[in-house]
Amino acid sequence: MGVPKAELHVHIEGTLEPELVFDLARRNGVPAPAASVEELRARYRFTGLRSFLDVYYANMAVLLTEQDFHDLAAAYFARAAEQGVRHAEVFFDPQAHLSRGVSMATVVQGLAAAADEARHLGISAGLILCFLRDEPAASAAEALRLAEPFLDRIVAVGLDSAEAGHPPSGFVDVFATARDMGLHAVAHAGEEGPPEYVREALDLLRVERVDHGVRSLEDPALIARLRDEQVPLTVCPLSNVRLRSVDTISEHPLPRLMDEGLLVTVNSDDPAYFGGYVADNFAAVRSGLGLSDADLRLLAANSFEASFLPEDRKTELI
Ligand code: ES4
Ligand code: ZN
Repeated sequence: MGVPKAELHVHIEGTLEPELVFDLARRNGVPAPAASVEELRARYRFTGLRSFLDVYYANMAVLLTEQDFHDLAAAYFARAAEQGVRHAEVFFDPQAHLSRGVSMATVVQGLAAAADEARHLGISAGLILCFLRDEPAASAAEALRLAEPFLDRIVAVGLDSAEAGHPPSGFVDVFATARDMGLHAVAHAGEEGPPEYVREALDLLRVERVDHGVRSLEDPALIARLRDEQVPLTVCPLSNVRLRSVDTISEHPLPRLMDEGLLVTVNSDDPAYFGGYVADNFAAVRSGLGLSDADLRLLAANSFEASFLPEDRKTELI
Protein backbone atom coordinates (compact mmCIF):
# COMPACT_ATOMS: atom_id res chain seq x y z
CA MET A 1 0.00 0.00 0.00
CA GLY A 2 2.95 2.27 0.58
CA VAL A 3 3.28 5.63 2.19
CA PRO A 4 0.10 7.79 2.57
CA LYS A 5 -0.10 10.24 -0.27
CA ALA A 6 -2.28 12.58 -2.31
CA GLU A 7 -2.80 12.07 -6.02
CA LEU A 8 -2.99 15.37 -7.89
CA HIS A 9 -2.63 14.32 -11.53
CA VAL A 10 -4.99 11.58 -12.65
CA HIS A 11 -7.50 11.80 -15.50
CA ILE A 12 -10.59 9.87 -14.45
CA GLU A 13 -11.17 8.81 -18.07
CA GLY A 14 -7.59 7.51 -18.04
CA THR A 15 -8.52 5.05 -15.28
CA LEU A 16 -10.97 3.28 -17.64
CA GLU A 17 -9.59 -0.28 -17.67
CA PRO A 18 -10.20 -2.41 -20.80
CA GLU A 19 -12.44 -4.79 -18.83
CA LEU A 20 -14.71 -1.88 -17.83
CA VAL A 21 -14.79 -0.66 -21.46
CA PHE A 22 -16.32 -4.02 -22.43
CA ASP A 23 -18.68 -4.17 -19.42
CA LEU A 24 -20.05 -0.70 -20.18
CA ALA A 25 -20.35 -1.37 -23.94
CA ARG A 26 -22.45 -4.44 -23.14
CA ARG A 27 -24.55 -2.65 -20.51
CA ASN A 28 -25.25 0.28 -22.83
CA GLY A 29 -25.76 -1.76 -26.00
CA VAL A 30 -23.07 0.10 -27.92
CA PRO A 31 -20.20 -1.41 -29.92
CA ALA A 32 -16.96 -2.11 -28.06
CA PRO A 33 -13.93 -0.44 -29.67
CA ALA A 34 -12.17 -3.80 -30.24
CA ALA A 35 -12.97 -7.50 -30.56
CA SER A 36 -11.53 -8.42 -27.16
CA VAL A 37 -9.84 -7.03 -24.04
CA GLU A 38 -6.55 -8.49 -25.30
CA GLU A 39 -6.93 -6.85 -28.71
CA LEU A 40 -7.71 -3.50 -27.07
CA ARG A 41 -4.74 -3.74 -24.71
CA ALA A 42 -2.48 -4.58 -27.64
CA ARG A 43 -3.18 -1.06 -29.00
CA TYR A 44 -1.60 0.52 -25.93
CA ARG A 45 1.78 1.03 -27.60
CA PHE A 46 2.08 4.74 -28.07
CA THR A 47 4.49 6.87 -30.09
CA GLY A 48 3.62 10.11 -28.30
CA LEU A 49 0.78 12.08 -26.71
CA ARG A 50 -1.35 12.30 -29.88
CA SER A 51 -1.27 8.55 -30.54
CA PHE A 52 -2.39 7.93 -26.94
CA LEU A 53 -5.16 10.54 -27.03
CA ASP A 54 -6.71 8.92 -30.13
CA VAL A 55 -7.25 5.66 -28.19
CA TYR A 56 -8.25 7.49 -24.98
CA TYR A 57 -11.03 9.50 -26.68
CA ALA A 58 -12.27 6.47 -28.67
CA ASN A 59 -12.59 4.28 -25.58
CA MET A 60 -14.55 6.80 -23.54
CA ALA A 61 -17.49 6.54 -26.00
CA VAL A 62 -18.83 3.74 -23.75
CA LEU A 63 -19.36 6.26 -20.89
CA LEU A 64 -22.98 7.35 -21.24
CA THR A 65 -24.96 7.36 -17.98
CA GLU A 66 -24.52 8.82 -14.51
CA GLN A 67 -24.07 5.22 -13.29
CA ASP A 68 -21.19 4.76 -15.78
CA PHE A 69 -19.34 7.81 -14.43
CA HIS A 70 -20.01 6.66 -10.90
CA ASP A 71 -18.71 3.14 -11.59
CA LEU A 72 -15.61 4.50 -13.34
CA ALA A 73 -14.70 6.73 -10.41
CA ALA A 74 -15.66 4.15 -7.77
CA ALA A 75 -13.26 1.67 -9.39
CA TYR A 76 -10.50 4.32 -9.34
CA PHE A 77 -11.05 5.22 -5.67
CA ALA A 78 -10.97 1.52 -4.69
CA ARG A 79 -7.61 1.10 -6.50
CA ALA A 80 -6.33 4.37 -5.06
CA ALA A 81 -7.16 3.31 -1.50
CA GLU A 82 -5.08 0.15 -2.02
CA GLN A 83 -2.23 2.39 -3.20
CA GLY A 84 -2.14 4.53 -0.07
CA VAL A 85 -4.04 7.52 -1.51
CA ARG A 86 -5.70 9.61 1.21
CA HIS A 87 -6.68 12.57 -0.97
CA ALA A 88 -7.24 12.86 -4.73
CA GLU A 89 -7.79 15.85 -7.02
CA VAL A 90 -9.16 14.21 -10.14
CA PHE A 91 -9.27 15.65 -13.68
CA PHE A 92 -12.27 15.17 -15.93
CA ASP A 93 -12.78 16.23 -19.56
CA PRO A 94 -16.41 17.43 -19.91
CA GLN A 95 -16.03 18.63 -23.51
CA ALA A 96 -15.19 15.06 -24.56
CA HIS A 97 -18.59 14.00 -23.19
CA LEU A 98 -20.71 17.03 -24.09
CA SER A 99 -19.70 16.54 -27.75
CA ARG A 100 -21.21 13.02 -27.57
CA GLY A 101 -24.49 14.26 -26.14
CA VAL A 102 -23.71 13.44 -22.49
CA SER A 103 -24.76 16.27 -20.16
CA MET A 104 -22.61 18.05 -17.59
CA ALA A 105 -25.06 16.90 -14.88
CA THR A 106 -24.59 13.24 -15.87
CA VAL A 107 -20.80 13.53 -15.67
CA VAL A 108 -20.44 15.63 -12.51
CA GLN A 109 -23.19 13.94 -10.50
CA GLY A 110 -21.84 10.47 -11.30
CA LEU A 111 -18.27 11.40 -10.38
CA ALA A 112 -19.35 13.36 -7.27
CA ALA A 113 -21.42 10.44 -5.93
CA ALA A 114 -18.37 8.18 -6.11
CA ALA A 115 -16.24 10.88 -4.47
CA ASP A 116 -18.71 11.08 -1.57
CA GLU A 117 -18.60 7.28 -1.14
CA ALA A 118 -14.78 7.33 -1.19
CA ARG A 119 -14.93 8.93 2.28
CA HIS A 120 -15.65 5.40 3.56
CA LEU A 121 -12.30 4.33 2.07
CA GLY A 122 -10.54 7.14 3.94
CA ILE A 123 -10.16 9.26 0.79
CA SER A 124 -11.20 12.89 0.37
CA ALA A 125 -11.57 14.02 -3.22
CA GLY A 126 -12.03 17.06 -5.43
CA LEU A 127 -12.82 17.37 -9.13
CA ILE A 128 -10.78 19.44 -11.59
CA LEU A 129 -12.64 20.49 -14.74
CA CYS A 130 -10.17 20.37 -17.62
CA PHE A 131 -10.50 22.34 -20.82
CA LEU A 132 -9.37 20.66 -24.04
CA ARG A 133 -6.64 22.91 -25.47
CA ASP A 134 -7.03 21.44 -28.98
CA GLU A 135 -10.64 22.67 -29.10
CA PRO A 136 -11.61 26.38 -29.49
CA ALA A 137 -11.58 28.56 -26.37
CA ALA A 138 -15.30 29.25 -26.95
CA SER A 139 -15.98 25.55 -26.33
CA ALA A 140 -14.05 25.78 -23.03
CA ALA A 141 -16.11 28.84 -22.03
CA GLU A 142 -19.32 26.96 -22.82
CA ALA A 143 -18.18 24.01 -20.66
CA LEU A 144 -17.47 26.39 -17.77
CA ARG A 145 -20.90 27.99 -18.18
CA LEU A 146 -22.58 24.57 -18.08
CA ALA A 147 -20.62 23.71 -14.92
CA GLU A 148 -21.92 26.70 -12.96
CA PRO A 149 -24.74 24.76 -11.21
CA PHE A 150 -22.10 22.28 -9.96
CA LEU A 151 -19.39 24.65 -8.75
CA ASP A 152 -19.65 23.33 -5.19
CA ARG A 153 -18.36 19.98 -6.53
CA ILE A 154 -15.45 21.43 -8.51
CA VAL A 155 -12.20 22.58 -6.90
CA ALA A 156 -10.24 23.86 -9.92
CA VAL A 157 -9.97 24.19 -13.67
CA GLY A 158 -7.18 22.62 -15.71
CA LEU A 159 -5.92 22.49 -19.30
CA ASP A 160 -5.12 19.23 -21.07
CA SER A 161 -5.09 17.29 -24.37
CA ALA A 162 -2.66 17.80 -27.27
CA GLU A 163 -0.11 20.38 -26.13
CA ALA A 164 2.09 21.10 -29.14
CA GLY A 165 0.75 24.10 -31.08
CA HIS A 166 -1.89 24.86 -28.43
CA PRO A 167 -0.28 27.35 -26.01
CA PRO A 168 -1.91 28.51 -22.77
CA SER A 169 -2.25 32.04 -24.22
CA GLY A 170 -5.43 30.97 -26.03
CA PHE A 171 -7.24 30.37 -22.74
CA VAL A 172 -6.60 33.58 -20.79
CA ASP A 173 -10.23 34.71 -20.67
CA VAL A 174 -11.78 31.41 -19.58
CA PHE A 175 -9.16 30.97 -16.84
CA ALA A 176 -9.80 34.53 -15.62
CA THR A 177 -13.54 33.77 -15.46
CA ALA A 178 -12.88 30.54 -13.57
CA ARG A 179 -10.64 32.32 -11.05
CA ASP A 180 -13.34 34.99 -10.58
CA MET A 181 -15.74 32.14 -9.76
CA GLY A 182 -13.43 31.14 -6.92
CA LEU A 183 -11.90 28.10 -8.62
CA HIS A 184 -8.23 27.17 -8.35
CA ALA A 185 -6.24 26.86 -11.58
CA VAL A 186 -3.74 24.31 -12.91
CA ALA A 187 -2.53 23.49 -16.43
CA HIS A 188 -0.59 20.81 -18.28
CA ALA A 189 2.55 22.51 -19.56
CA GLY A 190 6.03 21.37 -20.49
CA GLU A 191 4.97 17.77 -21.16
CA GLU A 192 5.59 17.84 -24.92
CA GLY A 193 5.45 21.63 -25.20
CA PRO A 194 8.37 24.04 -24.64
CA PRO A 195 9.34 25.87 -21.41
CA GLU A 196 7.64 28.96 -22.83
CA TYR A 197 4.27 27.24 -22.31
CA VAL A 198 5.11 26.80 -18.61
CA ARG A 199 5.84 30.53 -18.36
CA GLU A 200 2.56 31.34 -20.12
CA ALA A 201 0.63 29.06 -17.77
CA LEU A 202 2.13 30.91 -14.78
CA ASP A 203 1.97 34.47 -16.14
CA LEU A 204 -1.19 34.40 -18.26
CA LEU A 205 -3.37 31.70 -16.69
CA ARG A 206 -2.02 32.35 -13.15
CA VAL A 207 -1.93 28.61 -12.40
CA GLU A 208 -1.03 27.43 -8.91
CA ARG A 209 0.45 24.10 -10.07
CA VAL A 210 2.02 22.92 -13.31
CA ASP A 211 1.05 19.46 -14.55
CA HIS A 212 4.16 17.65 -15.86
CA GLY A 213 6.49 20.65 -16.36
CA VAL A 214 9.46 18.37 -17.01
CA ARG A 215 10.66 20.36 -20.03
CA SER A 216 11.25 23.32 -17.69
CA LEU A 217 14.70 21.78 -17.22
CA GLU A 218 15.64 23.20 -20.64
CA ASP A 219 15.39 26.71 -19.15
CA PRO A 220 17.55 27.38 -16.05
CA ALA A 221 15.89 30.76 -15.32
CA LEU A 222 12.50 29.06 -15.29
CA ILE A 223 13.79 26.36 -12.94
CA ALA A 224 15.05 29.10 -10.60
CA ARG A 225 11.62 30.72 -10.65
CA LEU A 226 9.81 27.43 -9.97
CA ARG A 227 12.17 26.87 -7.03
CA ASP A 228 11.86 30.42 -5.64
CA GLU A 229 8.07 30.41 -5.87
CA GLN A 230 7.81 26.72 -4.87
CA VAL A 231 5.38 26.09 -7.72
CA PRO A 232 4.36 22.43 -7.49
CA LEU A 233 5.00 20.15 -10.49
CA THR A 234 2.79 17.06 -10.81
CA VAL A 235 5.20 14.67 -12.50
CA CYS A 236 4.05 11.36 -14.03
CA PRO A 237 7.06 9.09 -14.57
CA LEU A 238 5.42 6.01 -16.16
CA SER A 239 3.38 8.31 -18.43
CA ASN A 240 6.57 10.00 -19.67
CA VAL A 241 8.08 6.60 -20.50
CA ARG A 242 4.97 5.25 -22.25
CA LEU A 243 4.50 8.47 -24.26
CA ARG A 244 8.19 8.38 -25.22
CA SER A 245 9.34 11.63 -23.53
CA VAL A 246 12.08 9.47 -21.99
CA ASP A 247 13.34 6.09 -23.21
CA THR A 248 13.44 4.32 -19.85
CA ILE A 249 12.54 5.09 -16.27
CA SER A 250 16.26 5.20 -15.38
CA GLU A 251 16.63 8.27 -17.60
CA HIS A 252 13.71 10.15 -16.05
CA PRO A 253 14.62 13.70 -14.89
CA LEU A 254 12.78 13.38 -11.54
CA PRO A 255 16.04 13.32 -9.49
CA ARG A 256 17.28 16.45 -11.26
CA LEU A 257 14.01 18.26 -10.48
CA MET A 258 14.32 17.21 -6.82
CA ASP A 259 18.00 18.22 -6.68
CA GLU A 260 17.00 21.65 -7.97
CA GLY A 261 14.82 22.06 -4.89
CA LEU A 262 11.47 22.04 -6.70
CA LEU A 263 8.20 21.03 -5.06
CA VAL A 264 7.78 17.81 -7.05
CA THR A 265 5.00 15.22 -6.75
CA VAL A 266 4.63 11.78 -8.36
CA ASN A 267 1.35 10.77 -10.00
CA SER A 268 -0.18 8.23 -12.39
CA ASP A 269 -1.79 10.40 -15.17
CA ASP A 270 -3.72 7.68 -17.08
CA PRO A 271 -3.03 4.52 -15.09
CA ALA A 272 -5.22 2.17 -17.19
CA TYR A 273 -3.01 3.01 -20.18
CA PHE A 274 0.47 3.60 -18.77
CA GLY A 275 1.12 0.45 -16.75
CA GLY A 276 0.47 1.48 -13.17
CA TYR A 277 -1.35 3.43 -10.49
CA VAL A 278 0.35 5.95 -8.21
CA ALA A 279 2.09 3.50 -5.85
CA ASP A 280 3.38 1.70 -8.97
CA ASN A 281 4.90 5.03 -10.05
CA PHE A 282 6.52 5.38 -6.61
CA ALA A 283 7.86 1.80 -6.90
CA ALA A 284 9.16 2.49 -10.43
CA VAL A 285 11.14 5.58 -9.40
CA ARG A 286 12.51 3.77 -6.38
CA SER A 287 13.83 0.80 -8.36
CA GLY A 288 14.56 2.62 -11.65
CA LEU A 289 16.13 5.78 -10.24
CA GLY A 290 17.45 4.53 -6.91
CA LEU A 291 15.41 6.98 -4.83
CA SER A 292 15.75 6.48 -1.06
CA ASP A 293 12.97 6.00 1.47
CA ALA A 294 13.56 9.61 2.56
CA ASP A 295 13.09 10.76 -1.06
CA LEU A 296 9.79 8.85 -1.26
CA ARG A 297 8.62 10.32 2.04
CA LEU A 298 9.45 13.81 0.75
CA LEU A 299 7.49 13.17 -2.47
CA ALA A 300 4.50 12.00 -0.40
CA ALA A 301 4.70 15.03 1.92
CA ASN A 302 4.95 17.27 -1.16
CA SER A 303 1.75 15.73 -2.53
CA PHE A 304 -0.25 16.96 0.48
CA GLU A 305 1.59 20.30 0.51
CA ALA A 306 0.78 20.87 -3.18
CA SER A 307 -2.90 19.96 -2.78
CA PHE A 308 -5.80 22.38 -2.46
CA LEU A 309 -6.65 21.01 0.99
CA PRO A 310 -7.02 23.52 3.83
CA GLU A 311 -3.75 24.05 5.75
CA ASP A 312 -5.00 22.33 8.93
CA ARG A 313 -5.95 19.19 6.98
CA LYS A 314 -2.52 19.21 5.25
CA THR A 315 -0.68 19.19 8.56
CA GLU A 316 -2.93 16.39 9.79
CA LEU A 317 -2.03 14.23 6.77
CA ILE A 318 1.70 14.98 6.41
C1 ES4 B 1 -3.39 13.37 -20.93
CL1 ES4 B 1 -0.90 12.34 -20.54
C2 ES4 B 1 -2.02 13.60 -20.98
N1 ES4 B 1 -1.55 14.77 -21.43
C3 ES4 B 1 -2.42 15.70 -21.84
N2 ES4 B 1 -3.73 15.54 -21.81
C4 ES4 B 1 -4.22 14.38 -21.36
N3 ES4 B 1 -5.48 13.95 -21.21
C5 ES4 B 1 -5.43 12.70 -20.71
N4 ES4 B 1 -4.16 12.33 -20.55
ZN1 ZN C 1 -2.21 14.48 -17.56
